[in-house]
Amino acid sequence: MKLATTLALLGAAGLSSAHYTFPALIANGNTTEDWQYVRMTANHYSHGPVTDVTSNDIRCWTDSSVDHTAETYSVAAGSKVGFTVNPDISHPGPLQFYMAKVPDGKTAANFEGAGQVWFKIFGQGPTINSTGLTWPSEEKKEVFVTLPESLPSGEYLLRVEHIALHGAGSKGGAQFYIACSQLKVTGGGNGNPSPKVALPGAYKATDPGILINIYYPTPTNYTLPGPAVWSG
Ligand SMILES: *[C@@H]1O[C@H](CO)[C@@H](O)[C@H](O)[C@H]1NC(C)=O
Ligand SMILES: *[C@@H]1O[C@H](CO)[C@@H](O)[C@H](O)[C@H]1NC(C)=O
Ligand SMILES: *[C@@H]1O[C@H](CO)[C@@H](O)[C@H](O)[C@H]1NC(C)=O
Ligand SMILES: [Cu+2]
Repeated sequence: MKLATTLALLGAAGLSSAHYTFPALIANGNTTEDWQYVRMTANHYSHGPVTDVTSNDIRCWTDSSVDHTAETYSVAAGSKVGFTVNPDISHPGPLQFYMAKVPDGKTAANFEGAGQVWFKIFGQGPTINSTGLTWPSEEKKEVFVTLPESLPSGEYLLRVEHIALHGAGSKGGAQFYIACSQLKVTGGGNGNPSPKVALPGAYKATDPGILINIYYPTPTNYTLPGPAVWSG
């Protein structure tokens, strides 16, 4: 019994070391405290993934089990922001960033991100050659995106997403690692972010970029899941 428990714990530790979280916002050149401007995700301890794209967890992975009192960070439109990765992106797959503008009557601190409010500002697939797929985000300890200059000023949620595809050859095998930061964008423009999608809603388990064997036969193309990127 004791041995079995020890082995189970070792097994869990081994698994979690292959997973990752995005705990800290990087903005204005500063790395902030873990979970200070990023909503604590339900995997903050396990580091495990979301695998059900129809679950509310696919949005920001905050639920009643976690502290939901992150602060809101002011950044200028057009500036570079990012997230730390704990410990690093240890699986192959695409990196994407989405944003949702906080509606009137809400703040970034209390907006849940429900409805058709999410637009994509960055999507990074693989480079592909005859030997296979290479994912630029793999092994990264920090990931970054530049906020569009024409993004209207106001409060937003910024959602980072890395989809691990090493087991994605069977349905439900893709692993979603996600987090949402709370931002107040200043000095923005009058762009009209589009298209907007709901999360959950934007993805199906059978999307070609979600249900895919990335190893064999070697894919000749890759289609990022979700809407087109709004580039501002
Ligand atoms: C953030 O970075 C700027 C320079 O990039 C620096 O002036 C400022 O003191 C930093 N703030 C904190 C809280 O570290
Ligand atoms: C394919 O791409 C990988 C990663 O960039 C590189 O190491 C490898 O040499 C490339 N193979 C060919 C045949 O170009
Ligand atoms: C993309 O890859 C799939 C499967 O490998 C293939 O059937 C399809 O023709 C490819 N599409 C393009 C545009 O190359
Ligand atoms: Cu993992």
